[in-house]
Order: sequence, then C-alpha cells, then structure tokens
Amino acid sequence: MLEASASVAGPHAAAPALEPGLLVSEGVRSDSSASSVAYDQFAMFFDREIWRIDHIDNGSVLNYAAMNARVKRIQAALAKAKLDAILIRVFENNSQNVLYVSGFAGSVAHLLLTRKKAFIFADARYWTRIPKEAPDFELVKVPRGTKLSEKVNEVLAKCKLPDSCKLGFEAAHISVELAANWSKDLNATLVPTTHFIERFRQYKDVDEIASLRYACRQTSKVYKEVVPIIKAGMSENELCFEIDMRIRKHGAISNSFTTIVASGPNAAVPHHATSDRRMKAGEPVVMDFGGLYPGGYCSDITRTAFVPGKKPDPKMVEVYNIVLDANKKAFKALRPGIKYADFDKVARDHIDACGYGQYFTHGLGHSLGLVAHDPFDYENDAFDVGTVVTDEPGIYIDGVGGVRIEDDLVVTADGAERLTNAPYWKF
Ligand SMILES: [Mn+2]
Repeated sequence: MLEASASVAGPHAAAPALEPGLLVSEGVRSDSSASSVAYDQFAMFFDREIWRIDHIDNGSVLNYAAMNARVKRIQAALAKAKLDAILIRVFENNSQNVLYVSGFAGSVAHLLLTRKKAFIFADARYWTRIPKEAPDFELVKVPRGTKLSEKVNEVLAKCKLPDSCKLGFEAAHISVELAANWSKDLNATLVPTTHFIERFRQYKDVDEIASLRYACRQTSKVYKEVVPIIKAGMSENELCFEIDMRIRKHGAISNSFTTIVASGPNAAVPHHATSDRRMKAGEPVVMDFGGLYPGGYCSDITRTAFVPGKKPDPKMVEVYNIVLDANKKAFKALRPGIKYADFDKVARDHIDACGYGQYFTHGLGHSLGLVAHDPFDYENDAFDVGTVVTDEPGIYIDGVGGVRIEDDLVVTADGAERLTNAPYWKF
C-alpha cells in the first residue's frame, strides 16, 4: 500500500559540515587565475589518476570516508522521517543519487539503505564493478531470471524488518507502474519521498568542491584555447566541434550538456540550437558549454567573444559591460544565508538600472554538481557554505544580438569563490 509522503527535516539540519580553512583560505574573491593550494594538490593527484580511471572505468577518485559519513547522515534522516529503509533505483540517466551515496557509477542497480546497513542489488553485469566502486556496500546478486523483489524481501527479512516496515522510495524517479508493482510484491509499506537524497546534494563537501573546481578550471582552458581560432567565415558548428574536442582533451568523460554556439543575431536566442551559420567580423559569439569529469562532477561556463576583423557595434560593447558588471555584482553579493531570489535580484537590479531589464529574460543561475542543473529547493532553502551556483546574467536583443557571461561560484564561509577562471573579453 501507499502512504502519504514522509516528511523530512530541513536541509540545514543535514548539511554536511565543511572542514574550515580548506576551501576558503585562498582564491576567494579573486579575479586572477591563480589557483589555490588545495586545487593544485588535487590537480596533481587527478592527472595521475585519470590514466587509471580511463582504464578501469570507475569513480575511484571519490572519497569513501566522506561517502560513508553521507550514508550515516542519510540513515539518521531515515529515522527522523520514521522510515525503516529507502530503496533507490538507478536506471540510466537517474544514477546521481546512487553515485553520491555509494560511489557506484553504473547505469542499472538498486540500492537499499536501512537505518544500519547498506546494500546494492545488481545483475551479473556489475558483480565485478560493485566491490571496487562501492566497497562498503554489501552486494546482493540478482542472477538472470530472478526477481528483484524476491531478493529485496530476503534482505528485509534478514534485517528482521517486519512486513509492516516503512520502505521509502523516490517519487520523482519511479513510475506509477513500478510503484504499484513494488507495493504488491515487496513485504513492506511503501512510502513516497521527495528529494530525500537530493537535499543532501545541495551543500557540497570539500571533496566535491575540489572535483568541481578541477572541472571548472579544465573547462576554462577550453575557452582560452578557442578564442584565437575564432574568425569570420567559420560556422557555429565548426567552432562547436573545436570546443567539444577540447572538453574531452582536457579530461572530461563527455559534455555535461549540448554545447551552444550562437553568433550575431543568433546570440539573442538564450538557448540557440548551434547551426551552420557563418560568423561575420565584429559579431558577438555566445559560447555555453561544460564537461562531465571522472568522479561525476560537471562544469558549466558561458563566455561571449567578438569575431575579429571589425570593431564590435558600440551597443554590443555597452551591453557586454553591463552584463559583466551584473555578473560581478552578483558574485560579490553571494554569501551564506542569501536566498536565490536575492542573489538573482542583485544582477537584475543592475541590468534594470541600465535600462535593459526587459532583455534579461531568464533566471540568474542554478545549482551545479553531479548534473549541470543540480537539484536545489530555491524557494525554501538559503544558500550556505558548499552551495555551488552559476552566475549567468544575459541581455538578448531580438534581431540584433546578445551577451551572456556565466561563472560557477561556490559559497564560502565569508563570501564566495569563483571556480571558473576563463578571461572576460577585453575591447
Ligand atoms: Mn548554466
């Protein structure tokens, strides 16, 4: 049977505590590209590890001590929500919660957390990987021809959980059909949960921030490399290929979303579909791209460049400077305790005051992490230390052109650090 949603404690109660000093000591509020000590150490470690990761295809740069601490916090949250366990299904694109909790980066499995124990159910495709990628979880083999529900029932019985036990599931990720089957087949009372794991992901720990900083620095190199090759006559698709190739070259497993290259009047379309249009001298070119890196973390950066060979339209220069100031003002305002709406307002007020308010047609940014649009309860939760958010104001003038400038920021104890370090345009 189905019960009403489990209520869960506010995210601040569960927010992972960050070790002071590690993130916030250097690079804060700096416009320079100087990297922090923590970043350099991580980069050295990471560059060495990429070789190994490429060959065994797992997420072993993850910090298992930190992940086990996550499991403990989630188990404590289960007790608070009066749940005996939670069953999480990994299926293709919905793998981030399991990666976050266990380190397993495969695309099909089920994870069962009771208040004390942690299990992963998988078919034979993953029996070799799971002990390596999720070493602290007990692997429950589900051989071909065996039903998952039989195996889950066996484990529930082994854990001495009665048929009346409350088993949470992720309402956002399970179909109505599957929930009905589970409530029929499982010896438990199924309880839908909302963002049970996601709310932990809102506040990143030191290891996650190191991963994100690395992702952002690598992706920033892509922009620095493509600027000198932009020229009149090149198509958006050709430039897009140059960007995508370099995202891989600098260590990403894949793009974190489809790259946008928008030139001339196309730059007025915030999410333009990259085309065969050839760029003309003096035009703005908006480039919005990101990578997904080993370990699972993403970057998301936008820069607007100008095609060489002709002076840009003075109107576009004015727009560029307004957007850049809006980006910088929002960065300066970001701090623990600020809500998304107030962060957004800082950039919006600036663009409004400059007379372009009607042309800033989207939100200022979004949470970033294991996916390019990471879950965050923007309305109810304030940003706090470890929140990673994009800062991407834009001005789009239909038929003329547009400018967007996007950086990835992390909230620190006394403000924010900019993770992306690609240069801005100098006229
Ligand atoms: Mn973005």
